[in-house]
Amino acid sequence: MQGAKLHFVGQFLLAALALGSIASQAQEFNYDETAVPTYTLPDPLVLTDGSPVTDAATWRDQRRPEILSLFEQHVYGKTPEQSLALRFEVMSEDTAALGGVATRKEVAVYFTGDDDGPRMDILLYLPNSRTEPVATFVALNYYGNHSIHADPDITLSTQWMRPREEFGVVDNRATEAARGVRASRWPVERILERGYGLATVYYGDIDPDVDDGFQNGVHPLFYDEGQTVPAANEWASIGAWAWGLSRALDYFETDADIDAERVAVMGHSRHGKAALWAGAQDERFALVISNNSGSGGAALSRRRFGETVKLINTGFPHWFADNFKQYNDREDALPIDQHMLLALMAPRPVYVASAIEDRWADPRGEFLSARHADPVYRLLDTDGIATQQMPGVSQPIQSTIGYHVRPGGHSVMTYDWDRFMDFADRHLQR
Ligand code: GTR
Repeated sequence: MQGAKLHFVGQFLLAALALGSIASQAQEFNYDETAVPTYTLPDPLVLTDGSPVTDAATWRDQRRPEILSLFEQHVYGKTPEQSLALRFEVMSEDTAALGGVATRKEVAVYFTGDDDGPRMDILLYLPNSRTEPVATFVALNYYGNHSIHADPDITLSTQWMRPREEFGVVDNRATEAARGVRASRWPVERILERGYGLATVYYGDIDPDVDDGFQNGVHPLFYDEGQTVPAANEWASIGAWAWGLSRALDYFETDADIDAERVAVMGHSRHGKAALWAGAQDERFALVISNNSGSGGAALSRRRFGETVKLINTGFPHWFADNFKQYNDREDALPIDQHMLLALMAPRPVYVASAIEDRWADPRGEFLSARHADPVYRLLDTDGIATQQMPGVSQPIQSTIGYHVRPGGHSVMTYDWDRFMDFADRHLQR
């Protein structure tokens, strides 16, 4: 337990530093499988009134909307229904990028249509080998579009960033030294070689990742008259990031180079939580991938293994709806658990990726979510998940619910991308 504690303190301090706040107290957490409490998961195939769901129509018309609204009400908060008059502008296009193998586009998404208003910038790479609109991966990035590749023609972000000097961020802004600092997590050429497009957006364009009372980012665009913060059942930062992913998809529908019906949304860690929430709400996403998303993502909350509801709500008070805080140390009172989030993807393919050393994210809890989403996938006539037992390290499962656990820690590695592309080859190609 000593090593685990040290690891935790490290994580907590990192999180606190990243947020520019000071960790006042270290809280208890568990890395011991034998200390996982016994728990009963809510049944995705039983309606709130107790009646069983035995056919696809009842799932679609009753149970699915019920679960979605439970996640809105108790976990992520409700996303505003109002749609904005978005305006897309292609800011740059190079048909001979990356030595000629790619077309690179940068597209500004003006959220209010207004040039001076808030916007997000999509960076897009398309394989020049394409002969038809391409299936495309979309994923948020942590340190700006320029961080994913050393390509000197990517526009350097000017937005606020969390301080990380080793990533070329000085005074909360990116510098030239920030180009390509995250390239190891983004095997762009490899993705293009396999015939996929790749789109990415800096998540701070949508909502800066800091607990500042939702005064910036997209939340204020939706406040009612006199409203200054989201209500306890309204969206917070994860909700906003998920919303931004859907706005990228709005753009893809207008771009003839992209097959908007074959878009895979992928996210790592907090972006994995956002990718899952985006895929749950927006069924236009054809495939959904969670990488090491952990607590509030793919991991079951009731296991209380690694990061708990209380720890995440304390470390990151701005990520979830305020209502979620009612479940600090009260996971059993939640009307849902995270296997039901995965079930909201059904029958679309969903992939959950864990890393064996990333205990904070609870690899087994991530697998069990996937496993317990299976009855919904089977009801909808898919093969669900191909195993009842957690597979060993580097033994990927590629059924409609996919899963792997790889060696190593909390990160996105080429191994992960290779498996995501295998999965997309299998479930997304025409
Ligand atoms: C951690 C947090 C995790 C995960 C991670 C990340 O500090 O506890 O839930 O989201 O950050 O996003 O990298």
